[in-house]
Amino acid sequence: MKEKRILLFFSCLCVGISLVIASSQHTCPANLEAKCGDGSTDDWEGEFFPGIKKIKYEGPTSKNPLSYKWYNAEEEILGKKMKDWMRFSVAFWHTFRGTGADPFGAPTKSWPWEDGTNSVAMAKRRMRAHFEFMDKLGVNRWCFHDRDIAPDGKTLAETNANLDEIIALAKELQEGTDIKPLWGTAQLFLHPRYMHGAATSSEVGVYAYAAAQVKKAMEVTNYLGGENYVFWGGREGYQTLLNTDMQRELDHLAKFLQAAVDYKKKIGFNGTLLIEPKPQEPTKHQYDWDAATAFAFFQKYGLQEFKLNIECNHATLSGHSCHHELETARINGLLGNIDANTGDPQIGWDTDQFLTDIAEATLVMLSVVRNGGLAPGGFNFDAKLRRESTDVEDMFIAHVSGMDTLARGLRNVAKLIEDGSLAELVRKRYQSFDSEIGAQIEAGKADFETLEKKAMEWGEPSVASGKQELAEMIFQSVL
Ligand code: XUL
Ligand code: CO
Repeated sequence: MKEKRILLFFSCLCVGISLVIASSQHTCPANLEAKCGDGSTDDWEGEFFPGIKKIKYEGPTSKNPLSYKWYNAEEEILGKKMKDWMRFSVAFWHTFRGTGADPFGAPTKSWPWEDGTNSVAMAKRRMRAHFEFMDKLGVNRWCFHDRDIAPDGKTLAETNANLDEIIALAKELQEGTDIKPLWGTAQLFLHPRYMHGAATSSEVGVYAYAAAQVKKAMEVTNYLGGENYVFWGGREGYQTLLNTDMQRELDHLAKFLQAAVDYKKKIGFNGTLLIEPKPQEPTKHQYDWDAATAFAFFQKYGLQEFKLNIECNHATLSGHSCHHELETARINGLLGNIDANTGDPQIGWDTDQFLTDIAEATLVMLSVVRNGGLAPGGFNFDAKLRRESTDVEDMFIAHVSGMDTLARGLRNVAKLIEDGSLAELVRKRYQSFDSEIGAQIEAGKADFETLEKKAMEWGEPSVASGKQELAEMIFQSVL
Protein backbone atom coordinates (compact mmCIF):
# COMPACT_ATOMS: atom_id res chain seq x y z
CA MET A 1 0.00 0.00 0.00
CA LYS A 2 1.34 3.39 -0.97
CA GLU A 3 1.81 6.46 1.16
CA LYS A 4 -1.44 7.76 2.59
CA ARG A 5 -2.64 11.26 2.91
CA ILE A 6 -5.84 12.43 4.43
CA LEU A 7 -7.38 15.33 2.66
CA LEU A 8 -10.27 17.15 4.19
CA PHE A 9 -12.24 19.33 1.97
CA PHE A 10 -15.34 21.33 2.43
CA SER A 11 -17.83 21.07 -0.26
CA CYS A 12 -20.16 24.04 -0.13
CA LEU A 13 -22.85 23.65 -2.76
CA CYS A 14 -25.06 26.56 -3.70
CA VAL A 15 -28.14 24.73 -2.42
CA GLY A 16 -26.76 24.41 1.06
CA ILE A 17 -23.82 23.22 2.97
CA SER A 18 -22.54 19.71 2.87
CA LEU A 19 -19.55 18.64 4.79
CA VAL A 20 -17.85 15.76 3.10
CA ILE A 21 -14.72 14.21 4.38
CA ALA A 22 -12.92 12.34 1.69
CA SER A 23 -9.94 10.18 2.20
CA SER A 24 -7.52 10.52 -0.66
CA GLN A 25 -5.11 7.67 -0.43
CA HIS A 26 -2.52 7.29 -3.13
CA THR A 27 -4.12 8.06 -6.47
CA CYS A 28 -3.47 7.01 -10.04
CA PRO A 29 -5.59 7.67 -13.10
CA ALA A 30 -8.43 5.15 -13.45
CA ASN A 31 -6.83 4.21 -16.73
CA LEU A 32 -6.95 0.88 -18.52
CA GLU A 33 -3.37 1.07 -19.72
CA ALA A 34 -1.27 3.45 -17.63
CA LYS A 35 0.72 1.89 -14.84
CA CYS A 36 1.26 3.62 -11.55
CA GLY A 37 0.92 0.92 -8.90
CA ASP A 38 2.16 -2.61 -9.48
CA GLY A 39 -1.32 -4.16 -9.43
CA SER A 40 -0.16 -6.92 -7.14
CA THR A 41 -2.49 -6.50 -4.20
CA ASP A 42 -6.19 -6.05 -3.58
CA ASP A 43 -5.55 -4.87 -0.01
CA TRP A 44 -7.48 -1.87 1.13
CA GLU A 45 -7.74 -0.52 4.63
CA GLY A 46 -11.07 0.77 5.90
CA GLU A 47 -13.89 2.11 3.81
CA PHE A 48 -13.60 3.19 0.20
CA PHE A 49 -16.00 6.08 0.76
CA PRO A 50 -15.20 7.08 4.34
CA GLY A 51 -16.85 10.51 4.29
CA ILE A 52 -20.13 9.26 2.89
CA LYS A 53 -22.93 7.80 4.99
CA LYS A 54 -25.87 5.74 3.74
CA ILE A 55 -28.02 7.98 1.57
CA LYS A 56 -31.45 8.51 3.11
CA TYR A 57 -34.76 10.00 2.05
CA GLU A 58 -35.06 13.49 3.55
CA GLY A 59 -37.91 14.88 1.45
CA PRO A 60 -38.15 17.76 -1.05
CA THR A 61 -37.21 20.49 1.42
CA SER A 62 -33.81 18.97 2.20
CA LYS A 63 -30.77 20.91 1.01
CA ASN A 64 -28.43 17.97 1.56
CA PRO A 65 -27.07 16.84 -1.84
CA LEU A 66 -26.37 13.42 -0.37
CA SER A 67 -30.02 12.71 0.39
CA TYR A 68 -33.06 11.67 -1.60
CA LYS A 69 -35.65 14.37 -2.00
CA TRP A 70 -38.15 12.42 -4.13
CA TYR A 71 -37.08 8.77 -4.06
CA ASN A 72 -38.51 7.12 -0.98
CA ALA A 73 -37.89 3.41 -1.60
CA GLU A 74 -40.61 2.02 0.69
CA GLU A 75 -43.32 4.55 -0.15
CA GLU A 76 -46.26 3.19 -2.11
CA ILE A 77 -47.28 5.01 -5.25
CA LEU A 78 -49.92 3.72 -7.66
CA GLY A 79 -50.16 0.45 -5.76
CA LYS A 80 -46.44 -0.42 -5.71
CA LYS A 81 -43.44 0.56 -3.63
CA MET A 82 -41.20 3.06 -5.34
CA LYS A 83 -38.29 0.62 -5.23
CA ASP A 84 -40.41 -1.93 -7.11
CA TRP A 85 -41.33 0.53 -9.83
CA MET A 86 -37.73 1.63 -10.19
CA ARG A 87 -35.47 -1.38 -9.69
CA PHE A 88 -32.43 0.90 -10.02
CA SER A 89 -29.08 -0.45 -11.08
CA VAL A 90 -25.49 0.85 -11.09
CA ALA A 91 -23.58 0.38 -14.37
CA PHE A 92 -20.16 -0.93 -13.39
CA TRP A 93 -18.47 0.26 -16.57
CA HIS A 94 -19.29 3.94 -16.21
CA THR A 95 -19.09 4.21 -12.46
CA PHE A 96 -16.01 2.08 -11.87
CA ARG A 97 -14.22 2.01 -15.24
CA GLY A 98 -15.02 5.50 -16.50
CA THR A 99 -11.76 7.42 -16.69
CA GLY A 100 -12.94 10.79 -17.95
CA ALA A 101 -10.80 10.34 -21.07
CA ASP A 102 -12.21 11.67 -24.33
CA PRO A 103 -10.81 11.64 -27.89
CA PHE A 104 -8.93 14.85 -27.09
CA GLY A 105 -7.85 14.35 -23.53
CA ALA A 106 -6.34 12.04 -20.96
CA PRO A 107 -8.19 10.49 -18.02
CA THR A 108 -9.26 12.98 -15.37
CA LYS A 109 -10.47 10.67 -12.60
CA SER A 110 -8.04 9.61 -9.94
CA TRP A 111 -10.14 7.53 -7.60
CA PRO A 112 -8.25 6.76 -4.42
CA TRP A 113 -8.61 2.99 -4.76
CA GLU A 114 -7.23 2.83 -8.33
CA ASP A 115 -3.59 1.82 -8.76
CA GLY A 116 -3.66 2.47 -12.50
CA THR A 117 -3.40 -1.18 -13.49
CA ASN A 118 -5.82 -3.62 -15.04
CA SER A 119 -4.70 -6.50 -12.84
CA VAL A 120 -6.92 -9.15 -11.24
CA ALA A 121 -5.98 -7.76 -7.82
CA MET A 122 -7.11 -4.28 -8.88
CA ALA A 123 -10.33 -5.78 -10.27
CA LYS A 124 -11.03 -7.31 -6.86
CA ARG A 125 -10.41 -4.09 -4.99
CA ARG A 126 -12.65 -2.24 -7.44
CA MET A 127 -15.42 -4.82 -6.98
CA ARG A 128 -15.28 -4.26 -3.22
CA ALA A 129 -15.55 -0.50 -3.76
CA HIS A 130 -18.54 -1.13 -6.04
CA PHE A 131 -20.38 -3.13 -3.37
CA GLU A 132 -19.77 -0.44 -0.76
CA PHE A 133 -21.04 2.14 -3.26
CA MET A 134 -24.28 0.18 -3.87
CA ASP A 135 -24.80 -0.34 -0.17
CA LYS A 136 -24.38 3.37 0.65
CA LEU A 137 -26.58 4.39 -2.26
CA GLY A 138 -29.29 1.89 -1.31
CA VAL A 139 -29.34 0.31 -4.78
CA ASN A 140 -29.45 -3.45 -4.98
CA ARG A 141 -28.86 -4.13 -8.66
CA TRP A 142 -25.87 -3.79 -10.93
CA CYS A 143 -24.98 -4.31 -14.58
CA PHE A 144 -21.66 -5.35 -16.03
CA HIS A 145 -19.76 -6.37 -19.13
CA ASP A 146 -17.48 -9.37 -18.64
CA ARG A 147 -14.38 -7.30 -19.45
CA ASP A 148 -15.20 -4.35 -17.19
CA ILE A 149 -15.04 -6.50 -14.14
CA ALA A 150 -12.09 -8.75 -15.04
CA PRO A 151 -9.07 -8.29 -17.30
CA ASP A 152 -8.23 -10.21 -20.45
CA GLY A 153 -5.66 -12.98 -20.10
CA LYS A 154 -3.28 -14.24 -22.78
CA THR A 155 -5.71 -16.92 -23.92
CA LEU A 156 -9.48 -17.32 -23.74
CA ALA A 157 -9.00 -19.96 -21.04
CA GLU A 158 -6.90 -17.54 -18.98
CA THR A 159 -9.43 -14.76 -19.52
CA ASN A 160 -12.23 -17.05 -18.34
CA ALA A 161 -10.17 -17.96 -15.27
CA ASN A 162 -9.71 -14.24 -14.45
CA LEU A 163 -13.44 -13.74 -14.79
CA ASP A 164 -14.16 -16.74 -12.55
CA GLU A 165 -11.98 -15.25 -9.83
CA ILE A 166 -13.85 -11.95 -9.86
CA ILE A 167 -17.24 -13.64 -10.11
CA ALA A 168 -16.40 -15.73 -7.05
CA LEU A 169 -15.68 -12.52 -5.15
CA ALA A 170 -18.88 -10.85 -6.41
CA LYS A 171 -20.86 -13.91 -5.34
CA GLU A 172 -19.28 -13.73 -1.90
CA LEU A 173 -20.05 -10.00 -1.63
CA GLN A 174 -23.65 -10.59 -2.71
CA GLU A 175 -24.16 -13.22 -0.02
CA GLY A 176 -26.40 -12.09 2.84
CA THR A 177 -27.57 -9.09 0.78
CA ASP A 178 -30.38 -8.71 -1.76
CA ILE A 179 -27.92 -7.41 -4.34
CA LYS A 180 -27.82 -9.13 -7.73
CA PRO A 181 -27.18 -8.23 -11.34
CA LEU A 182 -30.03 -6.61 -13.22
CA TRP A 183 -28.19 -7.82 -16.28
CA GLY A 184 -24.88 -9.03 -17.55
CA THR A 185 -23.42 -8.76 -21.02
CA ALA A 186 -20.33 -9.55 -23.05
CA GLN A 187 -18.09 -6.77 -24.25
CA LEU A 188 -17.90 -7.52 -27.96
CA PHE A 189 -16.60 -4.20 -29.24
CA LEU A 190 -13.40 -3.03 -27.51
CA HIS A 191 -10.86 -5.65 -28.57
CA PRO A 192 -9.39 -5.22 -32.10
CA ARG A 193 -10.62 -8.71 -33.04
CA TYR A 194 -14.13 -7.22 -33.09
CA MET A 195 -13.31 -4.44 -35.53
CA HIS A 196 -15.65 -5.94 -38.18
CA GLY A 197 -18.28 -6.86 -35.61
CA ALA A 198 -18.79 -9.98 -33.51
CA ALA A 199 -21.82 -12.02 -34.67
CA THR A 200 -21.71 -10.04 -37.94
CA SER A 201 -17.97 -10.21 -38.46
CA SER A 202 -16.71 -11.38 -41.85
CA GLU A 203 -14.37 -13.73 -39.94
CA VAL A 204 -15.76 -17.06 -38.79
CA GLY A 205 -13.06 -17.24 -36.09
CA VAL A 206 -14.38 -14.02 -34.58
CA TYR A 207 -17.97 -15.34 -34.71
CA ALA A 208 -16.85 -18.40 -32.76
CA TYR A 209 -14.85 -16.33 -30.27
CA ALA A 210 -17.84 -14.06 -29.66
CA ALA A 211 -20.07 -17.11 -29.12
CA ALA A 212 -17.62 -18.46 -26.55
CA GLN A 213 -17.59 -15.11 -24.80
CA VAL A 214 -21.40 -14.85 -24.70
CA LYS A 215 -21.66 -18.44 -23.49
CA LYS A 216 -19.39 -17.66 -20.56
CA ALA A 217 -21.05 -14.29 -19.83
CA MET A 218 -24.47 -15.96 -19.72
CA GLU A 219 -23.16 -18.63 -17.38
CA VAL A 220 -21.74 -16.11 -14.91
CA THR A 221 -24.80 -13.86 -15.10
CA ASN A 222 -26.91 -16.90 -14.25
CA TYR A 223 -24.55 -17.91 -11.44
CA LEU A 224 -24.87 -14.47 -9.83
CA GLY A 225 -28.68 -14.59 -10.05
CA GLY A 226 -28.87 -12.03 -12.89
CA GLU A 227 -32.38 -11.34 -14.08
CA ASN A 228 -31.65 -10.37 -17.68
CA TYR A 229 -28.96 -10.65 -20.32
CA VAL A 230 -28.28 -7.82 -22.80
CA PHE A 231 -27.02 -7.78 -26.38
CA TRP A 232 -25.84 -4.39 -27.48
CA GLY A 233 -24.43 -4.71 -30.97
CA GLY A 234 -21.92 -1.88 -30.88
CA ARG A 235 -20.09 -3.10 -33.96
CA GLU A 236 -22.90 -5.20 -35.44
CA GLY A 237 -23.37 -2.92 -38.41
CA TYR A 238 -21.26 -1.49 -41.20
CA GLN A 239 -19.09 1.43 -42.22
CA THR A 240 -19.90 1.05 -45.93
CA LEU A 241 -22.31 -1.20 -47.83
CA LEU A 242 -19.74 -1.46 -50.64
CA ASN A 243 -17.80 -4.14 -48.77
CA THR A 244 -20.76 -5.57 -46.82
CA ASP A 245 -23.07 -8.51 -47.50
CA MET A 246 -25.88 -7.14 -45.32
CA GLN A 247 -28.21 -10.11 -45.80
CA ARG A 248 -25.49 -12.59 -44.84
CA GLU A 249 -24.50 -10.54 -41.78
CA LEU A 250 -28.12 -10.27 -40.58
CA ASP A 251 -28.63 -14.02 -41.09
CA HIS A 252 -25.50 -14.65 -39.01
CA LEU A 253 -26.73 -12.33 -36.27
CA ALA A 254 -30.07 -14.16 -36.13
CA LYS A 255 -28.34 -17.57 -35.92
CA PHE A 256 -26.11 -16.24 -33.15
CA LEU A 257 -29.07 -14.96 -31.14
CA GLN A 258 -30.97 -18.22 -31.66
CA ALA A 259 -27.94 -20.13 -30.36
CA ALA A 260 -28.04 -17.86 -27.28
CA VAL A 261 -31.71 -18.76 -26.73
CA ASP A 262 -30.85 -22.46 -27.03
CA TYR A 263 -27.96 -22.15 -24.59
CA LYS A 264 -30.03 -20.17 -22.11
CA LYS A 265 -32.52 -23.04 -22.03
CA LYS A 266 -29.78 -25.62 -21.80
CA ILE A 267 -28.27 -24.09 -18.66
CA GLY A 268 -31.65 -23.25 -17.11
CA PHE A 269 -31.08 -19.50 -17.16
CA ASN A 270 -34.47 -17.86 -16.69
CA GLY A 271 -33.37 -14.29 -17.38
CA THR A 272 -34.92 -12.24 -20.17
CA LEU A 273 -32.79 -11.72 -23.26
CA LEU A 274 -32.73 -8.08 -24.30
CA ILE A 275 -31.57 -6.33 -27.45
CA GLU A 276 -30.44 -2.75 -26.94
CA PRO A 277 -31.09 -0.68 -30.07
CA LYS A 278 -28.78 2.14 -31.12
CA PRO A 279 -28.58 3.69 -34.59
CA GLN A 280 -24.86 4.29 -34.90
CA GLU A 281 -21.63 4.89 -32.97
CA PRO A 282 -19.22 3.22 -33.17
CA THR A 283 -20.43 1.90 -36.56
CA LYS A 284 -21.88 4.23 -39.15
CA HIS A 285 -25.03 2.12 -39.16
CA GLN A 286 -25.91 -0.36 -36.42
CA TYR A 287 -28.35 -3.12 -37.42
CA ASP A 288 -30.54 -2.72 -34.30
CA TRP A 289 -31.26 0.90 -35.32
CA ASP A 290 -34.32 1.47 -33.14
CA ALA A 291 -37.19 -0.40 -31.47
CA ALA A 292 -39.20 -0.80 -34.67
CA THR A 293 -36.19 -2.12 -36.62
CA ALA A 294 -35.40 -4.62 -33.88
CA PHE A 295 -39.06 -5.69 -33.79
CA ALA A 296 -39.08 -6.34 -37.54
CA PHE A 297 -35.86 -8.34 -37.16
CA PHE A 298 -37.43 -10.48 -34.37
CA GLN A 299 -40.49 -11.09 -36.57
CA LYS A 300 -38.50 -12.08 -39.62
CA TYR A 301 -36.27 -14.53 -37.77
CA GLY A 302 -38.81 -15.81 -35.24
CA LEU A 303 -36.82 -14.53 -32.27
CA GLN A 304 -39.84 -14.41 -29.96
CA GLU A 305 -37.80 -14.77 -26.77
CA PHE A 306 -36.31 -11.31 -27.04
CA LYS A 307 -37.39 -8.03 -25.51
CA LEU A 308 -35.83 -4.59 -25.70
CA ASN A 309 -33.57 -2.53 -23.50
CA ILE A 310 -34.40 1.04 -24.47
CA GLU A 311 -31.73 3.65 -23.85
CA CYS A 312 -32.93 7.27 -23.94
CA ASN A 313 -29.75 8.69 -25.48
CA HIS A 314 -29.88 6.00 -28.19
CA ALA A 315 -33.51 6.92 -28.85
CA THR A 316 -32.64 10.55 -29.56
CA LEU A 317 -29.68 9.53 -31.72
CA SER A 318 -32.14 7.56 -33.87
CA GLY A 319 -34.29 10.66 -34.33
CA HIS A 320 -36.98 9.60 -31.85
CA SER A 321 -37.89 10.78 -28.39
CA CYS A 322 -37.25 8.34 -25.56
CA HIS A 323 -41.01 8.29 -25.00
CA HIS A 324 -41.56 7.21 -28.62
CA GLU A 325 -39.11 4.33 -28.30
CA LEU A 326 -40.63 3.24 -24.99
CA GLU A 327 -44.15 3.34 -26.41
CA THR A 328 -43.08 1.45 -29.56
CA ALA A 329 -41.55 -1.23 -27.36
CA ARG A 330 -44.50 -1.27 -24.95
CA ILE A 331 -47.32 -1.59 -27.48
CA ASN A 332 -45.49 -4.52 -29.04
CA GLY A 333 -45.00 -6.25 -25.69
CA LEU A 334 -41.24 -5.68 -25.84
CA LEU A 335 -40.46 -3.19 -23.08
CA GLY A 336 -38.01 -5.11 -20.91
CA ASN A 337 -35.55 -2.62 -19.44
CA ILE A 338 -34.46 0.99 -19.60
CA ASP A 339 -30.90 2.29 -19.77
CA ALA A 340 -31.63 5.53 -17.99
CA ASN A 341 -29.66 8.41 -19.39
CA THR A 342 -30.03 11.41 -21.62
CA GLY A 343 -28.16 13.15 -24.40
CA ASP A 344 -27.45 16.79 -25.03
CA PRO A 345 -29.51 18.60 -27.68
CA GLN A 346 -26.42 20.53 -28.80
CA ILE A 347 -24.13 17.50 -29.05
CA GLY A 348 -24.69 14.86 -31.69
CA TRP A 349 -23.27 11.81 -29.97
CA ASP A 350 -23.93 9.45 -27.08
CA THR A 351 -23.08 11.67 -24.11
CA ASP A 352 -24.58 9.24 -21.57
CA GLN A 353 -25.61 11.88 -19.06
CA PHE A 354 -27.66 11.28 -15.96
CA LEU A 355 -31.29 12.14 -16.64
CA THR A 356 -32.25 15.39 -14.92
CA ASP A 357 -35.12 16.67 -17.05
CA ILE A 358 -38.33 16.31 -15.05
CA ALA A 359 -40.65 16.51 -18.06
CA GLU A 360 -38.70 13.77 -19.85
CA ALA A 361 -38.65 11.62 -16.70
CA THR A 362 -42.43 12.02 -16.40
CA LEU A 363 -42.92 10.78 -19.96
CA VAL A 364 -40.58 7.85 -19.31
CA MET A 365 -42.51 6.95 -16.18
CA LEU A 366 -45.81 7.24 -18.04
CA SER A 367 -44.68 4.40 -20.31
CA VAL A 368 -43.37 2.40 -17.36
CA VAL A 369 -46.66 2.75 -15.47
CA ARG A 370 -48.66 1.82 -18.57
CA ASN A 371 -46.39 -1.20 -18.88
CA GLY A 372 -47.23 -2.23 -15.31
CA GLY A 373 -43.55 -1.76 -14.35
CA LEU A 374 -40.39 -3.18 -15.83
CA ALA A 375 -39.75 -6.32 -13.76
CA PRO A 376 -37.71 -8.43 -14.25
CA GLY A 377 -36.08 -5.43 -15.91
CA GLY A 378 -35.38 -2.10 -14.27
CA PHE A 379 -33.57 1.20 -14.66
CA ASN A 380 -29.88 0.84 -15.31
CA PHE A 381 -27.90 4.07 -15.01
CA ASP A 382 -25.95 3.74 -18.22
CA ALA A 383 -24.67 7.23 -17.47
CA LYS A 384 -21.35 8.76 -16.60
CA LEU A 385 -19.97 11.72 -14.74
CA ARG A 386 -18.85 14.60 -16.88
CA ARG A 387 -15.12 14.63 -17.55
CA GLU A 388 -14.79 17.66 -15.31
CA SER A 389 -16.55 16.04 -12.31
CA THR A 390 -13.69 14.53 -10.39
CA ASP A 391 -14.70 14.28 -6.73
CA VAL A 392 -15.65 10.92 -5.29
CA GLU A 393 -18.86 12.44 -3.93
CA ASP A 394 -19.84 13.31 -7.53
CA MET A 395 -20.40 9.58 -8.12
CA PHE A 396 -23.09 9.64 -5.43
CA ILE A 397 -24.56 13.00 -6.33
CA ALA A 398 -25.00 11.92 -9.96
CA HIS A 399 -26.90 8.75 -9.00
CA VAL A 400 -28.98 10.50 -6.34
CA SER A 401 -29.96 13.15 -8.86
CA GLY A 402 -30.84 10.57 -11.56
CA MET A 403 -32.88 8.50 -9.09
CA ASP A 404 -34.70 11.54 -7.72
CA THR A 405 -35.53 12.74 -11.23
CA LEU A 406 -37.21 9.45 -12.14
CA ALA A 407 -38.91 9.26 -8.74
CA ARG A 408 -40.30 12.73 -9.34
CA GLY A 409 -41.48 11.53 -12.75
CA LEU A 410 -43.38 8.71 -11.06
CA ARG A 411 -45.01 11.11 -8.61
CA ASN A 412 -46.04 13.30 -11.53
CA VAL A 413 -47.60 10.34 -13.34
CA ALA A 414 -49.62 9.56 -10.21
CA LYS A 415 -50.89 13.17 -10.26
CA LEU A 416 -51.71 12.89 -13.96
CA ILE A 417 -53.67 9.68 -13.41
CA GLU A 418 -55.50 11.08 -10.39
CA ASP A 419 -56.42 14.22 -12.31
CA GLY A 420 -57.71 12.11 -15.19
CA SER A 421 -58.20 14.97 -17.63
CA LEU A 422 -55.45 13.93 -20.05
CA ALA A 423 -56.85 10.39 -20.30
CA GLU A 424 -60.29 11.89 -20.79
CA LEU A 425 -58.98 14.16 -23.57
CA VAL A 426 -57.53 11.12 -25.37
CA ARG A 427 -60.69 9.05 -24.80
CA LYS A 428 -62.87 11.80 -26.24
CA ARG A 429 -60.57 12.25 -29.23
CA TYR A 430 -61.34 8.72 -30.44
CA GLN A 431 -64.93 8.47 -29.26
CA SER A 432 -66.31 8.40 -32.82
CA PHE A 433 -64.89 4.88 -32.97
CA ASP A 434 -67.03 3.90 -29.96
CA SER A 435 -69.91 3.62 -32.43
CA GLU A 436 -71.35 0.55 -34.11
CA ILE A 437 -69.40 1.09 -37.31
CA GLY A 438 -66.28 1.97 -35.28
CA ALA A 439 -66.55 -1.34 -33.47
CA GLN A 440 -66.95 -3.12 -36.81
CA ILE A 441 -63.78 -1.43 -38.13
CA GLU A 442 -61.79 -2.34 -35.04
CA ALA A 443 -63.00 -5.94 -35.27
CA GLY A 444 -61.80 -6.06 -38.88
CA LYS A 445 -65.35 -6.53 -40.11
CA ALA A 446 -65.91 -3.33 -42.09
CA ASP A 447 -65.23 -3.86 -45.79
CA PHE A 448 -64.75 -1.03 -48.28
CA GLU A 449 -68.30 -1.34 -49.69
CA THR A 450 -69.82 -0.88 -46.21
CA LEU A 451 -67.58 2.11 -45.52
CA GLU A 452 -68.35 3.69 -48.88
CA LYS A 453 -72.06 3.40 -48.10
CA LYS A 454 -71.50 5.17 -44.76
CA ALA A 455 -69.41 7.92 -46.37
CA MET A 456 -72.19 8.58 -48.90
CA GLU A 457 -74.82 8.60 -46.17
CA TRP A 458 -72.89 10.88 -43.77
CA GLY A 459 -71.59 13.42 -46.29
CA GLU A 460 -68.60 15.58 -45.35
CA PRO A 461 -67.30 14.31 -41.95
CA SER A 462 -66.91 16.71 -39.03
CA VAL A 463 -63.36 16.90 -37.66
CA ALA A 464 -62.76 17.94 -34.05
CA SER A 465 -59.82 19.89 -32.62
CA GLY A 466 -56.77 17.85 -31.56
CA LYS A 467 -56.47 19.99 -28.37
CA GLN A 468 -52.66 19.74 -28.41
CA GLU A 469 -52.14 22.92 -26.38
CA LEU A 470 -54.66 21.76 -23.81
CA ALA A 471 -52.90 18.38 -23.57
CA GLU A 472 -49.58 20.20 -23.07
CA MET A 473 -51.17 22.49 -20.45
CA ILE A 474 -52.48 19.51 -18.47
CA PHE A 475 -49.11 17.77 -18.69
CA GLN A 476 -47.26 20.89 -17.51
CA SER A 477 -49.62 21.27 -14.57
CA VAL A 478 -48.28 18.13 -12.88
CA LEU A 479 -44.55 18.85 -13.28
C1 XUL B 1 -23.34 1.80 -25.46
C2 XUL B 1 -24.19 1.19 -24.44
C3 XUL B 1 -23.65 -0.02 -23.78
C4 XUL B 1 -24.66 -1.07 -23.50
C5 XUL B 1 -24.08 -2.36 -22.97
O1 XUL B 1 -23.88 2.91 -26.08
O2 XUL B 1 -25.25 1.67 -24.14
O3 XUL B 1 -23.00 0.37 -22.63
O4 XUL B 1 -25.62 -0.63 -22.59
O5 XUL B 1 -23.14 -2.91 -23.80
CO1 CO C 1 -26.75 1.12 -22.74
